[in-house]
Amino acid sequence: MEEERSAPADSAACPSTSGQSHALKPTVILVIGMAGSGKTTLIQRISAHLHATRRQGYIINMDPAVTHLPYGANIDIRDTVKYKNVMKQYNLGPNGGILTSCNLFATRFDQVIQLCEKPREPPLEYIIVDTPGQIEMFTWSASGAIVTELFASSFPTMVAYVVDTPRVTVPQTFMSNMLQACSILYKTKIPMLLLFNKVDVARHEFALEWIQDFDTYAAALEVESSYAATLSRSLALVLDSFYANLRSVGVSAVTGEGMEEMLQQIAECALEFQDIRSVKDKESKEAARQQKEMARLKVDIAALGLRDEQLVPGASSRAGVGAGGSGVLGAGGAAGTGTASVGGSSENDDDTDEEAEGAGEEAE
Ligand SMILES: Nc1nc2c(ncn2[C@@H]2O[C@H](COP(=O)(O)OP(=O)(O)O)[C@@H](O)[C@H]2O)c(=O)[nH]1
Ligand SMILES: [Mg+2]
Repeated sequence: MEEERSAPADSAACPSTSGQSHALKPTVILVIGMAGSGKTTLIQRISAHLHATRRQGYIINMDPAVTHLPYGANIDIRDTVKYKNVMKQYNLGPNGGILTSCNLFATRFDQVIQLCEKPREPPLEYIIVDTPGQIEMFTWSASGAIVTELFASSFPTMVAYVVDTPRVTVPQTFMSNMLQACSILYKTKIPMLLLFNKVDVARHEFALEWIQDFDTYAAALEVESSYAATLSRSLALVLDSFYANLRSVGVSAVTGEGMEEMLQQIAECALEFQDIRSVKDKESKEAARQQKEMARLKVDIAALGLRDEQLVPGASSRAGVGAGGSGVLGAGGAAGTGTASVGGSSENDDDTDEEAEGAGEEAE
């Protein structure tokens, strides 16, 4: 890992105007979007805006194949992995080279997290991550999942999904972009902000109308009677719940429009992230408590000397077998489940129920 470069931000102490307290950790913004949507140019604009408004940003470039970066990256994947060498060494094409470079970089990502966590004065407010041109290099690769997880376990983390507004004026292109965004939201399970970029070329209000009102989108599709249009119409209905909680801002990387509104929405996403995490923490604490109880129950049952044959043959009803089912697992199947994770044990519980039902049917 190359040493970190000097932060571009002004070092003068100043109050945050983004609604974030300095006591909070910086918000990680994963900038994701289709090739050419303007991710890199937008990051340059955000960086300039942060600098001008004296906020502290830290930029990480994760695109190994970019030839020119218009901003000064604090950490650059190209300093660690030479994508052309990876292509040669592993006999790969350009896509394989990018993917492998990202995966190699991900193996060192703990060092990136350490650099991000280093205390600074004034503290960082934003960590902005530029991703490879082709969206799937990040969203459907092991490296993307690792990087997202590592960030999310250390910082409030969100996705800024960049949309090429002039390109999505075609209803079906709009739909494919929304489906992509939706799948990323469900895969990453972190807050998402849609950034309708290039509003200097095409205003984004039409997209907001399509999101808010199905009839307007259906009317835009009216001219098309193709199979794809019918599919888009049905998908728009399916996406209703995705749209319901969606945050979006129109921005321009060229003119700088929308920067302040974007930062406000980012602060909202950071708060949403905290909510999601506290629910998750509660859930995992509850699961741990249940696991502990279950372990104690197994010990009690083992101490009583109960065995499978003492419970199963006597079962005469489904309910009886079901109740005995966990007892059976505790006494007989404990070796396989004792160390299982929460997810693992609930899977086992399902299996147990199925087995139990099967046994019940046999008993009947
Ligand atoms: N008019 C206009 N062009 C933009 C804007 N943002 C990016 N571009 C252009 O879109 C092209 C792709 O931008 P780039 O940042 O390389 O996209 P990336 O592949 O998503 O990183 C470049 O030619 C940019 O100059 C914008 O807000 N307005
Ligand atoms: Mg780029």
